[in-house]
Amino acid sequence: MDYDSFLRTDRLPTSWCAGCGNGTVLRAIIEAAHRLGWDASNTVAVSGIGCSGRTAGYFSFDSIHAVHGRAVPVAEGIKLHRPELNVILVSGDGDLCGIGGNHLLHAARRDTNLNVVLVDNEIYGMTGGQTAPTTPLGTKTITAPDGAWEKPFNVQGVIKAHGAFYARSTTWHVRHLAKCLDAAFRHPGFAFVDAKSQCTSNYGRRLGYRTAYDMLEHFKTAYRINDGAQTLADDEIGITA
Ligand SMILES: Cc1ncc(C[n+]2csc(CCOP(=O)(O)OP(=O)(O)O)c2C)c(N)n1
Ligand SMILES: [Mg+2]
Repeated sequence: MDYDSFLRTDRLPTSWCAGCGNGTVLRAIIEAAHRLGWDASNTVAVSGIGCSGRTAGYFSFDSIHAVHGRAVPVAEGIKLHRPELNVILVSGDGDLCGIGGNHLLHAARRDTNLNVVLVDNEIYGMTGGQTAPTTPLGTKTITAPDGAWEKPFNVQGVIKAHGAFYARSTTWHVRHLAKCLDAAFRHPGFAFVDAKSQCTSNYGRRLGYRTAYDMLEHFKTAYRINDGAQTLADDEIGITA
């Protein structure tokens, strides 16, 4: 397939660090879009702020880089005005679950037909590694040198409480991630894919991972696939029922 036709190639290389998971998610989205015949004539990309928030600007689709936390209402506005367009939203855990958390749960409640891809690196990557809503309890960050003490945001709980589509995968499980995106893009309402992704520079290296591959190996061993479950356990990935 022709990846270049999905990309603003004049913007490459990306601004992402070597070994970052954002490129893997970008590629998986392109492949899922290609399979469904989504292209610049019928698809719009939206992002918020953060490293992952840069994603929208690399697609050749029309795109909007919304202000921090406001990607969801911007995407909802597009969908309301032009319901025939496919709307793909890609953003980070800080953007979608922190500052934008309120919008997220209301879009799920309304079942707006959006395709939301959370690049969940469990950290505020762009700003240097502060604790994020999805940072696991006890994990050390620059703002929690003794370990995060707040319970993480239950993304799955928020999405599924409102009956919306929820799937989780990782950047190691690339084929599974593609499967999740495919199912989400085909879903006729609010669809959310939680893509666990590695931030090497401002997270992994401080936790003792020497390379990006070490972080991917962690995903490989920490998660097992359980497609079809009602609810995923913390160590499971899958497309929920
Ligand atoms: C209103 C506002 N508040 C704070 C910031 C600073 N800021 C930029 S990116 C970011 C966090 C991004 O974290 P996340 O969404 O997880 O994205 P990542 O960089 O990890 O992909 C913050 C707090 C901002 N740009 N605008
Ligand atoms: Mg993040």
